[in-house]
Amino acid sequence: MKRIFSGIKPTGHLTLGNYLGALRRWVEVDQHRADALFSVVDLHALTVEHDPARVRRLSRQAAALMLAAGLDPERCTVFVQSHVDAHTRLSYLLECTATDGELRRMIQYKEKGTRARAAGQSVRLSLLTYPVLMAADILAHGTDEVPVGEDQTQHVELTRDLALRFNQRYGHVFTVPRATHPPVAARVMDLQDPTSKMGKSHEPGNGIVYLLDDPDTTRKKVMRAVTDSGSEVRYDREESPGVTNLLEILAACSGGDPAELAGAYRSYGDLKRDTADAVVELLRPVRERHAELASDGGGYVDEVLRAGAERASALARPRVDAAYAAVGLLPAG
Ligand code: AQP
Repeated sequence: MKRIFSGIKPTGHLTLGNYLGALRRWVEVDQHRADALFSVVDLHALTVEHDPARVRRLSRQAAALMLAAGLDPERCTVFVQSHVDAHTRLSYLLECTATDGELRRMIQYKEKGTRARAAGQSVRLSLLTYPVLMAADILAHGTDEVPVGEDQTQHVELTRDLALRFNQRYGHVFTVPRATHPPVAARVMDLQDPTSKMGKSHEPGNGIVYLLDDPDTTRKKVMRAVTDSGSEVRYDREESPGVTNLLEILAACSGGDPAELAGAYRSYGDLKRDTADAVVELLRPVRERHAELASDGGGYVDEVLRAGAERASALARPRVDAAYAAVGLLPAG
């Protein structure tokens, strides 16, 4: 059976981008067709300045939202990355496989590093090395497929390179994984700045729809979305990024094709109204189930995470032990 791994980092409240780019497919497709593991990758949230209480709160919230969205612990494994030591244990071996040059080429390192320096902050070493930890998250579980939004493509490519290099040097230990993306909305853009990705760690504003926004707030954000200077509804990311983003969101919500949908609209107002309705209806059950889960004080979520960590640890340990042996380290005991 195919193995699937993917994760969400608790750097902010989950957004419509996380839902359309990743979580929804995990729920609707991936957990039904493979042995799937989904993780709150909390260690990745420590690569930039963070508030410990907030990371703790957001980790619980992310796990609750993953379950509220429909991940079923009877079908898949849901766990918190830091509960499974195999990830950091393997990460070091992969740091001994990766090169300084290839990590410095990572787009997210360049962008976030530049932003931190511009704000007068120091850049944590982990911002440079975390793609290696991400590779360890994936490789420790013998993953075949990594369902992610488009922004993670470069990191999955690095993971493939490291797996191939390690196997070539030390013998076959790792499955070489590949990234998969949703057919539409693989990169949901900020509604106020449709040339930038909608990101949960970005400054909150009207451009970001959070899964837990109430319906009125969601509707207002979509109705205020920046469109383009013309008036024609066109599906063209270069020339018409705002409208194209709305078409992709509507297509993802309604199961349609964004280019065909463009032909059905005469005005931006109608497009915004239908998109707002579709998003509100798509997110309604997630918000409702999240409220139910929150009302039991988090006991169910904690139990799912405990069992998930136990299973993920058992799954990863033999492969990570094999990697330790392959590079020439003496077995303990
Ligand atoms: N806008 C998006 N459109 C489509 N997919 C997206 N994803 C994130 N944003 C979009 C996908 O969601 C999964 C989890 O994302 P993440 O936690 O790794 O990153 P984030 O939500 O983008 O959070 P940050 O902290 O704001 O990240 P940076 O600053 O690194 O962009 C992934 O599969 C991701 O592709």
